[in-house]
Amino acid sequence: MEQKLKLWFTEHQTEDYGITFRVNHVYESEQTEFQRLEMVETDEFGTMLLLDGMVMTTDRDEFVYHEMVAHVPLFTHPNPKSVLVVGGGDGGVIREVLKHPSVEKAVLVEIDGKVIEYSKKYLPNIAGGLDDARVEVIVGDGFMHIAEAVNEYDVIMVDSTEPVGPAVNLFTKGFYSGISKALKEDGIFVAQSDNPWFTPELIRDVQRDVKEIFPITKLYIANVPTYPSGLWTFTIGSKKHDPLAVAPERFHEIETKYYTPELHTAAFALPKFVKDLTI
Ligand code: AG3
Repeated sequence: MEQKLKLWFTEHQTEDYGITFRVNHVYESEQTEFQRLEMVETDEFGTMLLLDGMVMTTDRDEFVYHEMVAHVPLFTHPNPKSVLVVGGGDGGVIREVLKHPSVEKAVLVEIDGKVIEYSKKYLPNIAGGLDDARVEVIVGDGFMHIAEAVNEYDVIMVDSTEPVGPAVNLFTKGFYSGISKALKEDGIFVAQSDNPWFTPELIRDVQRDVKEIFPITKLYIANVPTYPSGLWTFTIGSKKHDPLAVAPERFHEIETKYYTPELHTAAFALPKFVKDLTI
């Protein structure tokens, strides 16, 4: 009987803890201009994108993160027309953004062109939206793009890696005030903000910084099995619209696998030890 490939990959999520996947095939493995990139095939989670040895997305569980990044702010805003995604070169967030008919333009600014190229090639179900006519793809520095934009976007989504390597600038107060300036007067932004088990201080810092700039700042959670601890957080900063005060009639039908109008609200109900990071 033919044996399965016995190649195992471990992401060291902390110095002393990791998550391990059996790899069936390695499609790409290279040092790009910005980071180490691997695209591999696994039996448990399907095709998987790794950056600097960290799991970015997998075919099987990507929908959780991408739906929750996109739909919470987009349903909170009454009429989102112009959207910016910083990072997210795999295209998953853009795919979800395009499900909202009010969106006329979605700009993606990804620093690493290789992420876009390989995602289109190996993750077509995730990256498909990148070729849509409403989408403008810019290979460039999201920090600089934000610094130059004024009063331009209804919603900004930060789909970054963790604050190591190319993403360090995206976890700073300077970046959040740039976002505020780039947003229109009733704009909303959301950023992935890591997990409460291994990086509680990061969540606390992001909450503190965003609160100084946005009158409405909240944290919500989702279950992403391939990310550290499986419990992921998102920080939302809003100038005017409260994500917990969305009129029920504003939720329109979209096709999802995780997000529902009930979950939109429920995601803000935090376990006590997580809630404590927000005050
Ligand atoms: N961006 C956030 C992934 C963070 C995962 N961290 C880790 N594996 N240590 C995901 C990009 C998906 N579009």
